[in-house]
This record gives sequence, structure tokens and C-alpha cells, in this order.
Amino acid sequence: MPWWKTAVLYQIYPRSFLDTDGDGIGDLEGVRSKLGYLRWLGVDGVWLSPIYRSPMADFGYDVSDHRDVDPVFGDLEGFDRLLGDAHVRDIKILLDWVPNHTSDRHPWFVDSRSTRDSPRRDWYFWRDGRAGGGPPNNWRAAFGGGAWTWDDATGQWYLHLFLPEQPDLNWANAGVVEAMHGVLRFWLDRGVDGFRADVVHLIGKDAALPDQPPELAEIDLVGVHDHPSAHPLLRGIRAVLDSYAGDRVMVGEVNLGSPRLLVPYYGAGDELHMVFNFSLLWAPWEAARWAERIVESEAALAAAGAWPVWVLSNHDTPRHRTRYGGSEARARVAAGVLLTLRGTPFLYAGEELGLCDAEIPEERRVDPGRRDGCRAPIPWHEDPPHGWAAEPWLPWPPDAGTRDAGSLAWDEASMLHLYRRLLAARRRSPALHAGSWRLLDAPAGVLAYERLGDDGDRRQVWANFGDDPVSCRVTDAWVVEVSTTGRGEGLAWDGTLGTTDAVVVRPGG
Ligand code: TEU
Repeated sequence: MPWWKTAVLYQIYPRSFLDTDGDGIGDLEGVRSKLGYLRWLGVDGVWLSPIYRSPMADFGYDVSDHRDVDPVFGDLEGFDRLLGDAHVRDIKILLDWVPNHTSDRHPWFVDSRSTRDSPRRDWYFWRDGRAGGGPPNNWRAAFGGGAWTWDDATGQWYLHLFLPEQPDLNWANAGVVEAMHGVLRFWLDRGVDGFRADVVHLIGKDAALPDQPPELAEIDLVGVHDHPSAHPLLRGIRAVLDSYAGDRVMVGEVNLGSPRLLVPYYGAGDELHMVFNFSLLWAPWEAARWAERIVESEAALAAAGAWPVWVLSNHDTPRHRTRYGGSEARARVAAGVLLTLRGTPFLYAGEELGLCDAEIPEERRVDPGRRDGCRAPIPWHEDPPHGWAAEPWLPWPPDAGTRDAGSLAWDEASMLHLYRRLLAARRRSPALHAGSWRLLDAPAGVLAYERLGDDGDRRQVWANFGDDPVSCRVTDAWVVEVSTTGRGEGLAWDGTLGTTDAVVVRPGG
């Protein structure tokens, strides 16, 4: 199996991870200094949110130079040191590739907007307004308002599905394709192991840019735009990665609402290697809903031979412990499920510490999408500034002085050690990192499933989402390999589960 099918990957939002140069903003040296921690934790690779030169209107998702590191994070030599040290520790590095749009300060857009005759005019979407005035169509932008901005200098509108500072690239233009493939090659030549592709489904657009139908006219396109022209473009992108040795991988962010809509983005194994499945991230805290969504995902993806990807938190959504009402017990059960499903799980830095979102006073908010809470800095030591070289750009999350990595590393009963035990159990079990998945009958409020490895390795996971203890009917003799409460590990399992409690069990007795 290629490395990315058995791996557990870990998203780092660099500006919130660790500041080493005293500007209160995380940097690449901070990431490099924690590679030993990541190895100790047991993750196999890192996805770095954008580190490129950017005016930071959308904190790096508005790229003004794809081939350079923004000075706030460091420089290219510093990146090469990070990559080299990661590879020494057998940790892979994925960069965040932002194909749908650039910054309005990118030289390409500056050229494109300079005159209607610019050779790069068609690299972006420029259109006259409607006959009666107003923008060319009814599209809405993801951070509010319309998706078009008027440019006085050349008397046309330009398209931006996000901020006006993020003009959309026109992937029907061969120059754009060549230039963005060149960006991939620049980093692949440097040795990166792959990419997370930002809203990659949006690069396929109908050149006529037709109005959204009335029922979709009030929402932005991110969650509903699904155009077939994306697929030949993705085949071209995949061909670039496949021209490199070493199983270079691309995981796509495709924000469509159901797993069956994600399957086409794998192509016939010639488009994206992986596509984020957000169905558990969007699920309420109910065992039956989780079971339904896992079954639905398995049915859709397995039929197409598409490799599943699971995630509960990222830099765009409230952290899952916050979503679960602040319950650490629920976050522990969620980790027990996330790290034992079939496919590749992605962790979001800080979830192993059981962090909740930070409370952000209005005057401290800086994100256009009001996502600051889940981007709070990661605490490493108990005393402020918690291992950072200066007070950080955002407020600390709750309990930063007790939920810091240093304090939890000393507490074997902590969430951090639970993640480490789950990662170790996954790594040593072919059933967990490569086996099949099937749902088991279970009492109400309990999600249960079995994993089977080709070599006969076998595990079962029993997760009680409910607030009452429950007794499950088990047939064979089982030993508790991991318990989210820590109780009974290494002992025979009698089928009982406590309140909000999960176990990973292996045969034996
Ligand atoms: O996110 C796309 C996306 O789904 C989010 O923008 C979502 O619409 C928003 O968070 C709702 O508040 C990707 C990146 O992950 C995000 O950080 C960027 O802001 C966005 O694309 C534009 O590049």
C-alpha cells in the first residue's frame, strides 16, 4: 500500500503552532522544533496550511508568490531545513496548494487588471456587467456579498468566489494550467511529498458563468458548485504528480455535501488520490447518525475503489470538543472512532490536547470568516507565553496553562496519551490501518464495527455516545487494547461500556 493509505496526517496552521522569532506569529522554525514531538505522538505526515508570500487578507489563502515563503514564516532555506529534518524522522510534508484563486496583489493579477489587452487578461474572469447594469451574474461570495467587483480602470467586473482580494483563476486558459503545474513542480522538485488542494472542485467552471438557479441564488458556491470541467483538469494535475517518484499525493478539499458527490473527484484512479469527507465533521453527536454516515461513505467510496479520508476538525470550523459542548469524554470517544475507521484520518493540531476554541473578543477578531476561535495558538508549556517567544496574535484557548503539551505529556491519563496509544494501536494492527470495515449490531447509542486484516488480524470498536452505561452482547473473548477512559486496558472485556466511553478490543482472553 502507498504510504498515504496507512498514514495518519496532522494539519498544522503554521501561524498558530509555535513562534520562535518573537513576532507572536508561528513560524517554520517552530514547526521544525516540534518534529520530535510529532514523532513521539506517532503521526506520519504533516499538512501545512499556506506558507507562501501573501498580504494575509485570508491568512495565506490569498497567495501573491507561490514560489517563496512569506517572511513572517521564514524563508525557502528554512523550509528546506524543515523538510530535511522531517524526512530524517520519516515524517512526510504536504503543502497547501491554492489553485482556484490568487491574491489581487499577485503579479499575474496586477498584469491582468492593468489593461484589457494584457496577455494575462484571460487568466482571470473579466466580464461586462448585465445590459441593465450590475454584475454579470447572481453568484454570491463565500465571505458575504456578491462574487464580482467592478474595476474602474478597465471598466469591467472580475470574479472572486471568496474575498475581492482573491480573484478566481481561469483554468480554461492554457497559460494558467501551465503556470499552476509549474508551481507544483517547483515544490515537488524541492522534495515535498504532496499537497492538500484548496477548494479544488471550484477550478472547473462553465465559461458562460450562468446564473445560479433561484433555489441556490442566496448562498455561495463553495458547497454546491460541481462542474464536469474540473475532471480533465484534475487528470492533468495528477499526471504532474505521477511524473515524480515516491508516491507523491494530493488530497482535495471538495466541500460537496454527500460522499457520493466526492467519488467523481477520484476519477478512475487518475484524479485525486484522496478527497476530504466532512460527513462526520458535520454530524451531530449521535451514534446512529455517525453509523449512517460511515455506512453511506463506505458504500459510495468502496464501490468506486476510492480511498476514504476522515476528519473532525480543521482551521475553518469550531474545534470538535467545542462542538460537543466542551465534553472531553465525547472528544475522547470521537478520537477512538476517527483513528480506527478504514481510510486515512487527518488530525488538526491541538485536538490531541483536547483544546476547545478560544473566546475571541470582537476587537481581537481578524478573520473574514469569523474562524479565529479554532485558530488559537497551541500551548506548549504551562507558564505564559506557553513556549512561544512572544504573546501570540490571537488569545489563548481555555486552560492553556494545564492543557499545554508539556503538562499533558506528564499525565498518562491525559488525552495526549490516549491519542498516542490509539496511534500506536493503529500502527501495529493491519486490521486497523489497512483492513476491511463492517458495522456491528449494537445497543441504542452505541456505534460498533469490526476491522479485519488480510492476515487475519481482527479488531472491534465499541463506542457509547450516550450518557448512561451500557452492556453490549459480545460473543468471542476479547481483550481491551485501548479504552478512551484508560480503564481495563490489557484485561478481558465483558461487554460493558461506561458513560461516553469507547474501547478498541482484540481477540484473546
Ligand atoms: O475553505 C473553503 C471553505 O469551505 C471555507 O472557506 C468555508 O466556506 C468557510 O470557512 C465558511 O466560513 C478553504 C480554506 O480552507 C479556507 O481557509 C479559505 O478561506 C478558503 O478555502 C479560500 O481559500
